[in-house]
Amino acid sequence: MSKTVTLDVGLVVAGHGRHYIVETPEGQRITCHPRGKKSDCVVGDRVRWQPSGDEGVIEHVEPRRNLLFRQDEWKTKSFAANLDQLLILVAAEPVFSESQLARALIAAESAGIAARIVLNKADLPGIGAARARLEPYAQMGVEVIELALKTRPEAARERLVPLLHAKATLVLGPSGTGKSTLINLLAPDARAQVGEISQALNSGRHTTTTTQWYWIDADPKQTRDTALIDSPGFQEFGLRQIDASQLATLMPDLRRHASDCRFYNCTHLHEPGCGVRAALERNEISASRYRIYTEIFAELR
Ligand SMILES: Nc1nc2c(ncn2[C@@H]2O[C@H](COP(=O)(O)OP(=O)(O)O)[C@@H](O)[C@H]2O)c(=O)[nH]1
Ligand SMILES: [Mg+2]
Ligand SMILES: [Zn+2]
Repeated sequence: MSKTVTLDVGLVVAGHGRHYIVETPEGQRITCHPRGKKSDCVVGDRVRWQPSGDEGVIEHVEPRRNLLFRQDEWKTKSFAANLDQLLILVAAEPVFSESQLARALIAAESAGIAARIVLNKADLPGIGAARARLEPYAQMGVEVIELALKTRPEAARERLVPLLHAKATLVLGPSGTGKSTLINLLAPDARAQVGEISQALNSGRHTTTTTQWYWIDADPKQTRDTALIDSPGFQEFGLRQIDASQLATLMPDLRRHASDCRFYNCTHLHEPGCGVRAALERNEISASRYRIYTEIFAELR
Protein backbone atom coordinates (compact mmCIF):
# COMPACT_ATOMS: atom_id res chain seq x y z
CA MET A 1 0.00 0.00 0.00
CA SER A 2 1.47 3.35 -0.93
CA LYS A 3 1.55 6.03 1.68
CA THR A 4 -0.27 9.20 0.71
CA VAL A 5 0.44 12.34 2.68
CA THR A 6 -2.30 14.92 2.55
CA LEU A 7 -0.81 18.26 3.40
CA ASP A 8 -2.77 20.86 5.31
CA VAL A 9 -3.46 24.24 3.74
CA GLY A 10 -2.62 27.44 5.55
CA LEU A 11 -2.20 31.17 5.20
CA VAL A 12 1.06 32.90 6.13
CA VAL A 13 0.05 35.73 8.49
CA ALA A 14 3.49 36.81 9.70
CA GLY A 15 7.10 36.01 9.18
CA HIS A 16 10.39 36.74 10.84
CA GLY A 17 13.61 35.29 9.53
CA ARG A 18 12.93 31.61 8.96
CA HIS A 19 9.95 31.54 11.30
CA TYR A 20 6.49 31.91 9.90
CA ILE A 21 3.06 31.95 11.47
CA VAL A 22 0.66 29.88 9.43
CA GLU A 23 -3.07 30.10 10.08
CA THR A 24 -5.27 27.09 9.46
CA PRO A 25 -8.75 27.44 7.92
CA GLU A 26 -10.11 26.97 11.47
CA GLY A 27 -8.14 29.97 12.68
CA GLN A 28 -5.44 28.13 14.57
CA ARG A 29 -1.96 29.67 14.33
CA ILE A 30 1.10 27.49 14.10
CA THR A 31 4.77 28.37 14.00
CA CYS A 32 6.24 26.87 10.86
CA HIS A 33 9.62 26.60 9.23
CA PRO A 34 10.28 26.11 5.56
CA ARG A 35 11.67 22.77 4.43
CA GLY A 36 15.27 23.15 3.35
CA LYS A 37 17.42 26.23 3.30
CA LYS A 38 15.33 28.52 1.19
CA SER A 39 12.74 30.63 2.95
CA ASP A 40 10.81 32.05 0.11
CA CYS A 41 7.32 32.54 1.45
CA VAL A 42 5.81 35.86 2.37
CA VAL A 43 2.75 37.10 4.22
CA GLY A 44 -0.35 36.37 2.17
CA ASP A 45 1.03 33.14 0.73
CA ARG A 46 -1.13 30.01 0.76
CA VAL A 47 1.06 27.13 1.77
CA ARG A 48 0.92 23.38 2.22
CA TRP A 49 2.40 22.25 5.49
CA GLN A 50 2.54 19.32 7.84
CA PRO A 51 2.88 19.08 11.60
CA SER A 52 6.24 18.38 13.18
CA GLY A 53 5.90 18.23 16.93
CA ASP A 54 4.20 21.42 18.15
CA GLU A 55 5.31 23.23 15.05
CA GLY A 56 5.00 22.74 11.34
CA VAL A 57 7.04 22.40 8.19
CA ILE A 58 6.10 24.32 5.06
CA GLU A 59 6.43 21.93 2.17
CA HIS A 60 5.11 23.97 -0.70
CA VAL A 61 3.99 27.50 -1.58
CA GLU A 62 0.92 27.69 -3.79
CA PRO A 63 1.23 29.79 -6.97
CA ARG A 64 0.76 33.50 -6.29
CA ARG A 65 -1.78 35.78 -7.85
CA ASN A 66 0.61 38.68 -7.38
CA LEU A 67 3.55 39.83 -5.29
CA LEU A 68 4.39 43.36 -4.24
CA PHE A 69 8.10 43.90 -3.74
CA ARG A 70 10.88 46.40 -3.98
CA GLN A 71 14.34 45.78 -5.27
CA ASP A 72 17.48 47.79 -4.76
CA GLU A 73 20.94 47.13 -6.10
CA TRP A 74 21.61 44.36 -3.60
CA LYS A 75 18.42 42.72 -2.51
CA THR A 76 14.77 42.07 -3.10
CA LYS A 77 12.28 42.69 -0.30
CA SER A 78 8.77 41.37 -0.56
CA PHE A 79 5.89 43.17 1.08
CA ALA A 80 3.15 40.58 0.64
CA ALA A 81 1.49 38.27 -1.86
CA ASN A 82 -2.04 37.67 -3.14
CA LEU A 83 -3.25 41.22 -2.54
CA ASP A 84 -6.51 42.69 -3.73
CA GLN A 85 -5.42 46.26 -3.30
CA LEU A 86 -2.94 48.70 -1.88
CA LEU A 87 -3.76 51.67 0.36
CA ILE A 88 -0.96 54.19 0.48
CA LEU A 89 -1.31 56.27 3.59
CA VAL A 90 0.16 59.76 3.68
CA ALA A 91 -0.72 62.65 5.97
CA ALA A 92 -0.90 66.41 6.18
CA GLU A 93 2.01 66.06 8.63
CA PRO A 94 4.75 64.93 8.48
CA VAL A 95 5.32 66.16 4.92
CA PHE A 96 5.50 63.07 2.72
CA SER A 97 8.03 62.20 0.04
CA GLU A 98 6.36 62.36 -3.34
CA SER A 99 9.10 60.17 -4.77
CA GLN A 100 8.25 57.35 -2.33
CA LEU A 101 4.59 57.70 -3.12
CA ALA A 102 5.26 57.57 -6.87
CA ARG A 103 7.50 54.54 -6.45
CA ALA A 104 4.88 52.62 -4.49
CA LEU A 105 2.33 53.35 -7.20
CA ILE A 106 4.72 52.22 -9.94
CA ALA A 107 5.47 48.98 -8.06
CA ALA A 108 1.74 48.34 -7.64
CA GLU A 109 1.04 49.06 -11.31
CA SER A 110 3.85 46.74 -12.30
CA ALA A 111 2.47 43.96 -10.05
CA GLY A 112 -1.08 44.50 -11.33
CA ILE A 113 -2.44 45.62 -7.97
CA ALA A 114 -5.02 48.41 -7.70
CA ALA A 115 -3.95 51.30 -5.49
CA ARG A 116 -5.59 54.18 -3.66
CA ILE A 117 -4.16 57.02 -1.62
CA VAL A 118 -5.47 57.90 1.82
CA LEU A 119 -4.58 61.43 2.91
CA ASN A 120 -4.89 61.44 6.69
CA LYS A 121 -4.94 64.19 9.35
CA ALA A 122 -7.42 66.33 7.44
CA ASP A 123 -7.90 68.23 10.71
CA LEU A 124 -4.40 69.75 10.52
CA PRO A 125 -3.54 73.04 8.80
CA GLY A 126 -1.08 71.34 6.43
CA ILE A 127 -3.94 69.57 4.67
CA GLY A 128 -4.30 72.19 1.89
CA ALA A 129 -0.67 71.91 0.84
CA ALA A 130 -0.78 68.11 0.98
CA ARG A 131 -3.95 68.05 -1.12
CA ALA A 132 -2.29 70.30 -3.71
CA ARG A 133 0.71 67.96 -3.92
CA LEU A 134 -1.64 65.05 -4.58
CA GLU A 135 -3.51 66.88 -7.34
CA PRO A 136 -1.48 65.24 -10.18
CA TYR A 137 -2.37 61.84 -8.73
CA ALA A 138 -6.08 62.60 -8.56
CA GLN A 139 -5.80 63.97 -12.13
CA MET A 140 -4.24 60.78 -13.43
CA GLY A 141 -7.05 58.72 -11.95
CA VAL A 142 -5.82 57.57 -8.53
CA GLU A 143 -8.53 57.91 -5.93
CA VAL A 144 -7.46 60.18 -3.06
CA ILE A 145 -9.46 59.74 0.14
CA GLU A 146 -9.19 62.44 2.78
CA LEU A 147 -9.69 61.30 6.34
CA ALA A 148 -9.01 62.26 9.92
CA LEU A 149 -8.56 58.81 11.41
CA LYS A 150 -8.04 60.11 14.92
CA THR A 151 -10.32 63.10 15.18
CA ARG A 152 -13.17 61.82 12.98
CA PRO A 153 -12.91 58.04 13.35
CA GLU A 154 -16.57 57.27 12.65
CA ALA A 155 -16.54 59.11 9.33
CA ALA A 156 -13.31 57.32 8.45
CA ARG A 157 -14.80 53.97 9.29
CA GLU A 158 -17.87 54.65 7.17
CA ARG A 159 -15.68 55.57 4.22
CA LEU A 160 -13.27 52.65 4.56
CA VAL A 161 -15.46 49.68 5.46
CA PRO A 162 -17.12 49.34 2.03
CA LEU A 163 -13.76 49.82 0.25
CA LEU A 164 -12.11 47.09 2.25
CA HIS A 165 -14.94 44.57 2.42
CA ALA A 166 -13.98 41.03 1.43
CA LYS A 167 -10.53 42.13 0.29
CA ALA A 168 -6.94 41.74 1.39
CA THR A 169 -5.53 45.25 1.55
CA LEU A 170 -1.91 46.14 2.09
CA VAL A 171 -1.40 49.41 3.99
CA LEU A 172 1.84 51.17 3.16
CA GLY A 173 3.09 54.56 4.18
CA PRO A 174 5.81 56.45 5.98
CA SER A 175 5.82 56.24 9.78
CA GLY A 176 3.79 58.75 11.69
CA THR A 177 1.00 58.93 9.14
CA GLY A 178 -1.60 56.88 11.02
CA LYS A 179 -1.21 53.25 9.92
CA SER A 180 -1.53 51.93 13.46
CA THR A 181 -4.43 54.28 14.10
CA LEU A 182 -6.15 52.87 11.01
CA ILE A 183 -5.58 49.27 12.01
CA ASN A 184 -6.68 49.81 15.59
CA LEU A 185 -9.82 51.54 14.38
CA LEU A 186 -10.85 48.69 12.10
CA ALA A 187 -9.39 45.71 13.95
CA PRO A 188 -10.17 46.42 17.59
CA ASP A 189 -8.35 43.25 18.63
CA ALA A 190 -5.24 44.19 16.62
CA ARG A 191 -3.12 44.44 19.75
CA ALA A 192 -4.13 40.94 20.70
CA GLN A 193 -3.39 39.68 17.21
CA VAL A 194 0.04 41.33 17.32
CA GLY A 195 0.71 40.05 20.83
CA GLU A 196 -0.05 36.53 19.75
CA ILE A 197 2.27 36.80 16.78
CA SER A 198 5.13 38.47 18.68
CA GLN A 199 4.95 35.77 21.29
CA ALA A 200 4.91 33.03 18.71
CA LEU A 201 7.85 34.52 16.87
CA ASN A 202 9.63 34.93 20.18
CA SER A 203 10.41 38.52 19.44
CA GLY A 204 8.58 39.71 22.54
CA ARG A 205 8.12 43.10 20.92
CA HIS A 206 4.77 44.56 20.06
CA THR A 207 6.04 46.94 17.43
CA THR A 208 5.50 46.47 13.75
CA THR A 209 8.94 45.50 12.59
CA THR A 210 7.63 42.78 10.33
CA THR A 211 4.68 42.47 8.02
CA GLN A 212 1.49 41.47 9.81
CA TRP A 213 -1.87 40.25 8.66
CA TYR A 214 -4.97 41.42 10.58
CA TRP A 215 -8.49 40.17 10.18
CA ILE A 216 -10.94 43.00 10.51
CA ASP A 217 -14.17 41.04 10.36
CA ALA A 218 -16.10 41.74 13.52
CA ASP A 219 -16.99 38.16 14.33
CA PRO A 220 -14.07 35.75 14.15
CA LYS A 221 -16.50 32.82 14.01
CA GLN A 222 -18.00 33.90 10.73
CA THR A 223 -16.02 33.67 7.50
CA ARG A 224 -12.96 35.81 7.73
CA ASP A 225 -12.43 37.44 4.38
CA THR A 226 -11.51 41.05 5.12
CA ALA A 227 -7.92 41.72 6.03
CA LEU A 228 -5.45 44.54 6.45
CA ILE A 229 -1.75 43.91 6.07
CA ASP A 230 0.59 46.32 7.79
CA SER A 231 4.09 46.41 6.40
CA PRO A 232 7.17 48.47 7.21
CA GLY A 233 9.67 49.55 4.60
CA PHE A 234 8.18 52.39 2.66
CA GLN A 235 11.54 54.17 2.55
CA GLU A 236 14.18 53.32 -0.02
CA PHE A 237 11.70 51.95 -2.44
CA GLY A 238 13.98 50.47 -5.12
CA LEU A 239 12.43 49.59 -8.47
CA ARG A 240 15.25 47.61 -10.07
CA GLN A 241 12.77 44.97 -11.15
CA ILE A 242 11.45 47.38 -13.76
CA ASP A 243 12.96 47.86 -17.19
CA ALA A 244 13.79 51.52 -17.86
CA SER A 245 12.03 51.35 -21.22
CA GLN A 246 8.81 50.28 -19.46
CA LEU A 247 8.84 52.97 -16.76
CA ALA A 248 6.66 55.51 -18.54
CA THR A 249 4.04 52.85 -19.26
CA LEU A 250 3.68 52.39 -15.48
CA MET A 251 3.01 56.10 -14.93
CA PRO A 252 -0.49 56.82 -16.24
CA ASP A 253 0.03 60.56 -16.72
CA LEU A 254 3.12 59.98 -18.87
CA ARG A 255 1.74 56.91 -20.61
CA ARG A 256 -1.19 58.95 -21.88
CA HIS A 257 1.18 61.10 -23.97
CA ALA A 258 3.83 58.55 -24.92
CA SER A 259 1.81 57.44 -27.94
CA ASP A 260 2.41 60.92 -29.39
CA CYS A 261 6.18 60.48 -29.42
CA ARG A 262 7.83 60.39 -32.83
CA PHE A 263 10.07 57.45 -31.90
CA TYR A 264 8.57 54.25 -30.57
CA ASN A 265 11.52 53.82 -28.24
CA CYS A 266 11.53 57.44 -27.05
CA THR A 267 13.05 57.82 -23.56
CA HIS A 268 11.23 61.14 -23.11
CA LEU A 269 14.51 62.74 -22.07
CA HIS A 270 15.88 64.49 -25.17
CA GLU A 271 14.38 63.11 -28.39
CA PRO A 272 12.73 65.48 -30.86
CA GLY A 273 8.99 65.15 -31.25
CA CYS A 274 8.48 63.80 -27.72
CA GLY A 275 4.81 63.78 -26.70
CA VAL A 276 5.65 63.54 -23.01
CA ARG A 277 7.85 66.65 -22.96
CA ALA A 278 5.31 68.51 -25.07
CA ALA A 279 2.66 67.67 -22.46
CA LEU A 280 5.06 68.80 -19.73
CA GLU A 281 5.41 72.17 -21.46
CA ARG A 282 1.62 72.51 -21.66
CA ASN A 283 1.47 71.70 -17.90
CA GLU A 284 -0.49 68.53 -18.59
CA ILE A 285 2.20 66.58 -16.76
CA SER A 286 3.41 68.06 -13.47
CA ALA A 287 7.04 69.12 -13.19
CA SER A 288 7.50 66.97 -10.08
CA ARG A 289 6.13 63.85 -11.77
CA TYR A 290 8.44 64.35 -14.73
CA ARG A 291 11.42 64.93 -12.41
CA ILE A 292 10.59 61.69 -10.56
CA TYR A 293 10.46 59.89 -13.91
CA THR A 294 13.93 61.14 -14.86
CA GLU A 295 15.37 60.20 -11.46
CA ILE A 296 14.01 56.67 -11.54
CA PHE A 297 14.95 56.26 -15.20
CA ALA A 298 18.56 57.18 -14.37
CA GLU A 299 18.55 54.57 -11.61
CA LEU A 300 17.23 51.83 -13.87
CA ARG A 301 19.56 52.45 -16.78
N1 LIG B 1 -4.13 65.30 14.15
C1 LIG B 1 -4.23 64.02 13.80
N2 LIG B 1 -3.34 63.13 14.29
C2 LIG B 1 -3.49 61.84 13.91
C3 LIG B 1 -4.53 61.41 13.06
N3 LIG B 1 -4.39 60.08 12.87
C4 LIG B 1 -3.31 59.70 13.58
N4 LIG B 1 -2.77 60.77 14.23
C5 LIG B 1 -1.59 60.77 15.14
O1 LIG B 1 -0.40 60.61 14.39
C6 LIG B 1 0.58 59.91 15.15
C7 LIG B 1 1.10 58.72 14.37
O2 LIG B 1 0.04 57.76 14.22
P1 LIG B 1 0.31 56.21 14.04
O3 LIG B 1 -1.01 55.57 13.83
O4 LIG B 1 1.16 55.70 15.16
O5 LIG B 1 1.17 56.21 12.69
P2 LIG B 1 2.05 55.06 12.03
O6 LIG B 1 3.46 55.36 12.38
O7 LIG B 1 1.82 55.22 10.56
O8 LIG B 1 1.57 53.74 12.54
C8 LIG B 1 -0.11 59.52 16.46
O9 LIG B 1 0.25 60.44 17.45
C9 LIG B 1 -1.59 59.62 16.10
O10 LIG B 1 -2.37 59.87 17.24
C10 LIG B 1 -5.45 62.38 12.58
O11 LIG B 1 -6.40 62.10 11.84
N5 LIG B 1 -5.24 63.66 12.97
MG1 LIG C 1 2.63 52.16 13.41
ZN1 LIG D 1 8.81 60.77 -25.64
